[in-house]
Amino acid sequence: MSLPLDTIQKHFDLHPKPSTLQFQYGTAGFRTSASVLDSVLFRVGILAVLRSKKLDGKTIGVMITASHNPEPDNGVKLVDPRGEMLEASWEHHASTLANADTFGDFVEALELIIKSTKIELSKPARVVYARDTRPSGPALIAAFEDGLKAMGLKGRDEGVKTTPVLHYLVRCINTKGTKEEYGEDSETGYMMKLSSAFKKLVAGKPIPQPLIIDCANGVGGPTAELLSTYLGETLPLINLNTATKTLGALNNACGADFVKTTQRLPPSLSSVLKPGQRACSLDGDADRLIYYYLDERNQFHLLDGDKIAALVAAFIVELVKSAGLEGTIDVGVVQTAYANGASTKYLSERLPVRCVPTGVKYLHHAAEHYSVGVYFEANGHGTVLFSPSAMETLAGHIPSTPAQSTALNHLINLTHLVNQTVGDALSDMLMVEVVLAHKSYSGIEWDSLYSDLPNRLVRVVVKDRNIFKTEDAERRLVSPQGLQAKLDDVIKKYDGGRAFVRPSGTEDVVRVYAEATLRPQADELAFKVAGLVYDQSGGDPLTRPKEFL
Ligand code: 16G
Ligand code: MG
Repeated sequence: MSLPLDTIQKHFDLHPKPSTLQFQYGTAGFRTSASVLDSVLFRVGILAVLRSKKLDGKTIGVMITASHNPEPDNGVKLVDPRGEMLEASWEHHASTLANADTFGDFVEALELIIKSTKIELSKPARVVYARDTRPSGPALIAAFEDGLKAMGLKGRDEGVKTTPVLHYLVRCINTKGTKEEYGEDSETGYMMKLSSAFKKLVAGKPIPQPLIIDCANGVGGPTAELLSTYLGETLPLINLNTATKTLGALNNACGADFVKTTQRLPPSLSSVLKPGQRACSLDGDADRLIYYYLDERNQFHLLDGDKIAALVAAFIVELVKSAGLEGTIDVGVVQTAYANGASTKYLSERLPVRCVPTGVKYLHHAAEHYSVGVYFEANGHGTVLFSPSAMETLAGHIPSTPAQSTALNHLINLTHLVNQTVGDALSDMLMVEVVLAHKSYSGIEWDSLYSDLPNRLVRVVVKDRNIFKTEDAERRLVSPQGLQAKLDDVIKKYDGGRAFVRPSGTEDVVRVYAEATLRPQADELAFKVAGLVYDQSGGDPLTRPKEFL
């Protein structure tokens, strides 16, 4: 069987590529201004069909979102059959297809992929797709569907869904009828799975004070509303920033990324949040979660991905011990270099911790090496993975005391509560609420597990970020040559000083992170390091942060 070239060309011509642009399938797929993505979406439609054929007709997921980016951006990423990110070796194929200039180049690229990955075109293909609430979504979906049509396929349109719901659906569809069946393949199935596990885990606990959710004016809004109806009074939720139809509102002065990067309360919450009350923010596609609270002096306190990892990992370790499974189930944590040094210290004193490069795919794969792997990025993206052997152990373990039996049941219910396919703000939120309920913690007590080291993140616009190359999980630079030695000289002058430099995978900038025991020192270190980076690489003077002009 060969490619239906006439049909492909008919559709291809409807989606011309902007001639001057180059696209890259980066850390989180293609992501840029929605106005230039039409041809990319069409081509991703074709690629998704090929990926499914390659995997014997297993269902591939496609999510159209630009997450926490501004509303005019959009993006697309592919989801592999178990609900995980697209296999890294295919990222290159995605970029090649997106960048082919003429129909001839495109066909040549397609044929190369088919040959090199040994795809049998006669195999069936299945694709499920969804989008977030961006206004550009419907037009991009139409371009994507043209890609499917060009290959003779009608996919399964899931409409507007969160990224983690789409990942969940992919895993459910592909495990249907097997012993690893993940759940019912519908949003209702997702809601039932999470809410029933949650209710079992908090049975007998007092009903907590209402939790405020900042939904970033994105797809998390309707999803949290729906979840709320399933949870009933077990968890009162106050959903704010749910204006998905207001132009320009998405991620604007709200959402997890705003809170984490500005270390401030979304202004829209300032008249609502009372001291001591806990609140959380989702990002634009609801795969990131950040908690926070105001103390009695109205001071803002952030409970980020590191704090979530510390809370959850320590709880799981306790349950494993109480269930009599210590030594049988090993719990480990995966972080990135952005994890606050205080969190790494807290966690390393309790369990194994690994550091990997930024990006969910790295964390996810590293977490798979533990029986229970907890992974979180400081920015609030993370989840818990229970390995197949841990699942078997839990299913087969015979508790010898009532206390062991309770802990075992909690662990089993946690496996249902957690979205094990990908970081999921709403599932993570329920997990946090379970731990808070069990520990009788308020935000303040949770926060006091350890004190964050003051830190500072700086973006530096440089001529060419590709000259920055890192090693040791992005903690050290190998290129430009000699720069790391200069950085080391600066860093060692600061008490508790730590800093690193890495090229962004999503923006054309270099990022600098610094922390130190005292706030002014952390700031100073960040700006010194950024200055060195700037000087080394000839950044644009207009964008040079004021502090080092
Ligand atoms: C992407 C990643 C996120 C990472 C961020 C870093 C996924 C799904 N998302 O959004 O995990 O923290 O990139 O961005 O992998 P940066 O490379 O621009 O710093
Ligand atoms: Mg996101």
